[in-house]
Amino acid sequence: MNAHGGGRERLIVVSNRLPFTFRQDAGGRWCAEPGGGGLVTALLPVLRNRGGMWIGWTGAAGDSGALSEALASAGAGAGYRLEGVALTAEEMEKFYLGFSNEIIWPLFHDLQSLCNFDPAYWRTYCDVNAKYADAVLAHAKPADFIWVHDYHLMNVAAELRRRGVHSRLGFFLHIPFPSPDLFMKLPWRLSLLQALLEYDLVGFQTADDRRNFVQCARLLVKDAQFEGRGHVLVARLGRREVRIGAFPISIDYAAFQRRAGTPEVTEMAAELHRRLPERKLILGIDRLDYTKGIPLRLKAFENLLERSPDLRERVSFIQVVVPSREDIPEYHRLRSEIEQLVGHINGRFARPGGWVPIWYEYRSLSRLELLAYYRAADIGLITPLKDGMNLVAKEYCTCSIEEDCVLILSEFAGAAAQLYRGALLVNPYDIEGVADAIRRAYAMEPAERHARMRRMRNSIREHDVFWWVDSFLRAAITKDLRAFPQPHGQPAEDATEYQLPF
Ligand code: GDG
Repeated sequence: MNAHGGGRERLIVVSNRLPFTFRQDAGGRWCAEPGGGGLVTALLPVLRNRGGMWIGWTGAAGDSGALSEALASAGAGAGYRLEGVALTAEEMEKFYLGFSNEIIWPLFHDLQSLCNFDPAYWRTYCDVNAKYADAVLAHAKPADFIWVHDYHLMNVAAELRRRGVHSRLGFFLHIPFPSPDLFMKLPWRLSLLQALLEYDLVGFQTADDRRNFVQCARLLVKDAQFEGRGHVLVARLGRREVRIGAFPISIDYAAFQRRAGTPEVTEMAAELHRRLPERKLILGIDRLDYTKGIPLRLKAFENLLERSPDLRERVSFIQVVVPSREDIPEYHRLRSEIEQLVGHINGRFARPGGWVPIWYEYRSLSRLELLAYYRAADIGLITPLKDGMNLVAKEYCTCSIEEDCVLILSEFAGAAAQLYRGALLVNPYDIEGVADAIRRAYAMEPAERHARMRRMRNSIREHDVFWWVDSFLRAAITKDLRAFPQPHGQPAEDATEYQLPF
């Protein structure tokens, strides 16, 4: 980032939650535990080198004043400042659980029937976005670059512009952007689209998401002109220019690869194979979410066992479900459905004293366990109905350090646009098709496994999370977009070449 106007530009990151969890110890003192996500890792070097700040909700209801000491000391340790946004319990209910997770989440994942279009949710969403804008206004300087993340905060730029802020504002959507026929169902479609066009750069996971956004904007915002080709397009609205790009998010490849090869991980992975001997291990790891396609995946596994009796006792399916959004009734129902299916399939195929087809865990794994499960699995089975990217797919490939495993991946995951040459792509709704893909993965020759996995790992290594941050920030600050080649000299093919097969 260039310095201009005498002031050094800092990076201000704004997201729904801060990258720390705050807890009270036995003596009532608040302490902070760092979150370990890839986003934090990727942004850390920029935040440290340029100086910066992260603004978000602390995770505790009510006033964040009581947390100010914990925020200050966690920020000092992390190398950038943390600023908390205080949210009331009612705001959390209507803004987070309501508008974000009962409207935008299902609609943007093509599951319109699960939406609850409650007008009160929208009002609170606007109010809470205004709160985040106030927090930015209180702490940012005009030269700062403000990078807002995800669907919870699509209105922040509009609120900042309303407050006279002219700083450069970027936005990245971590989830898919729906096609016009779905987006048009949203009662607040025009306001939301106009709000997104108040950013200077809007980033999506894939070229398909970007295309959907541009199509919606062409339909709804009559005075917008779109131009350009390649990585970053431009929308002109009067004298304003909004850049619109596809930036597939990734992981810290080097760190995953290194940790996957440590003796602790290797030993734990070997132990898993000892406990489930002489069979191939199939792995699914997902947050509890109806977008992840877990019930259909279980049915596909059942279909495999039904149609391929020779594979019984030769495969075990490890399905880990990480608790998530347990306050939402839809998620309770999903958990019961998954557990009934697991019980039904195990009841149908298990053999006394021996083989149990599905090893099911409903819990969060430690980092070490997660890596060991990735390392141990012969087949990664990742079949979301729709997913912005799906980092589990990239982590799984990266941890396959012997390059001897097979990834089965939904064609509706953003990661398919990048990994389509190496993965076995499936339609997650096609139960027999997924079962056939498992069978094919089981029987795949080592040379083919190796070639496919190597291709995917090379692509992830070249387009890691540091590449992602760099390409987003470059797209935001490059003056002449014609001079914006593919960052690091990478071809655009990963983001643009792949087309869904219909
Ligand atoms: C959203 C979008 C997009 C999973 N289980 C455990 C665990 N994890 C970690 C994984 C991975 C992350 O959680 C899950 O990331 P995903 O990308 O797969 O899915 P979402 O949470 O839905 O994320 C998604 C992403 O944002 C980024 O833009 O890719 O499409 O929906 O990093 O490692 N971590 C630990 N224990 C577990 O049991 N420690």
